[in-house]
Amino acid sequence: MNNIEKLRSEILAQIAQASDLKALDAVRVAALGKSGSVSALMKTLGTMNPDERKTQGPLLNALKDEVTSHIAARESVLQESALVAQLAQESVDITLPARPQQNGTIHPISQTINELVRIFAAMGFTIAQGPDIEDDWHNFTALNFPPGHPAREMQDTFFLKDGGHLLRTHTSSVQIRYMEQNKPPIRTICFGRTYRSDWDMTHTPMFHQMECLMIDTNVTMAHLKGCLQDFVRAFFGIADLPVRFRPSFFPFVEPGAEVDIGYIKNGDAIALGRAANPADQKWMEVLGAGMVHPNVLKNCGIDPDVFQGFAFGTGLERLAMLKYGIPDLRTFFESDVRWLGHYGFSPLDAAA
Ligand code: FA5
Repeated sequence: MNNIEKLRSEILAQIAQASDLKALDAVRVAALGKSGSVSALMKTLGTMNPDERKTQGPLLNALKDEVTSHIAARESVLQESALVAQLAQESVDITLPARPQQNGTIHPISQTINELVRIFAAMGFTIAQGPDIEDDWHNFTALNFPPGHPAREMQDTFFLKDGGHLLRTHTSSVQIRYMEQNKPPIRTICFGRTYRSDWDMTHTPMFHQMECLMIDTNVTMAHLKGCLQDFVRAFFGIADLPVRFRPSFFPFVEPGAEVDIGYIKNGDAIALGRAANPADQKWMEVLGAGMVHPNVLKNCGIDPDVFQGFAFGTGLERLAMLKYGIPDLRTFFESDVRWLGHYGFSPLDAAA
């Protein structure tokens, strides 16, 4: 057996034995690579005399072609079996039970905020924001709570150890921040967390408020009444929901009022709305309101002889409890997924 024939059978045997694509590539490099055995023989053609070259040339070219085509054939066999192995490994077991799917829900507070945004945006209000950690000026002093005034004790404040800061007790602080930055005409609302040292069925240490502020040159108590009446009727979806104003005191408004909405008691159940017989009409407080005190305007650099306006603030949990029939305020913040499943809203529902 001459050299070529010997090399041929060696290489073809190696190709046949290559058990994977990597091994096959090693055979290819050893035969046809730059310093491979076939390439080395091809190089000897240059040193041959013409007669020798005439007989050896075609033989060597045939060897190279044969090795190349055997490698290609083996390669496709190996690729095929690699694919079969991969498919077997990755096959789907259709008998496995499906993973349970969990849909998240929108928390009633978020839903309430979305609904309020829709109502007040339609009335032309913008949305303001302020920090949860406040200073005495924005939470009290600028709102006309004089230092040492007993009204400061009405809200059980969490003070920070630094002596200068506190967790805001109401979103009225955002009124001050907004009026410091923006001059009238002002029509804005704000939502936010508020904090007081309280804990029972209707009070939690953290809760949410909405604040509303309107300042212009000709704003009266009539605008406040109209705005509040439209808002509660739109929010609760009851066209003739009775609304009542009772005189009340907040240092930052004059006159000040608490606002009640009407309901009817049916045994233990309550239903918002107007009683057929006025003697059966019951009232529930939902917010505090009033005409912004001239001192508050002055504290924010607004001339009270030119401008006046109204403000009101309401607890969002209270609104949500009434609208969605949620009996206990504390459950809002227990993060119980079953509670959220029951009282939460589908993320695909637009704000009602
Ligand atoms: C205020 O906080 C005033 N800033 C509201 C205001 C704004 C009056 C603008 C005038 C003008 P009050 O302390 O009443 O008022 O609180 C408002 C609402 O917050 C209450 O009606 C109640 O719904 C809610 N609220 C108060 N304390 C708690 C609490 N601990 N947990 C849950 N909700 C509370």
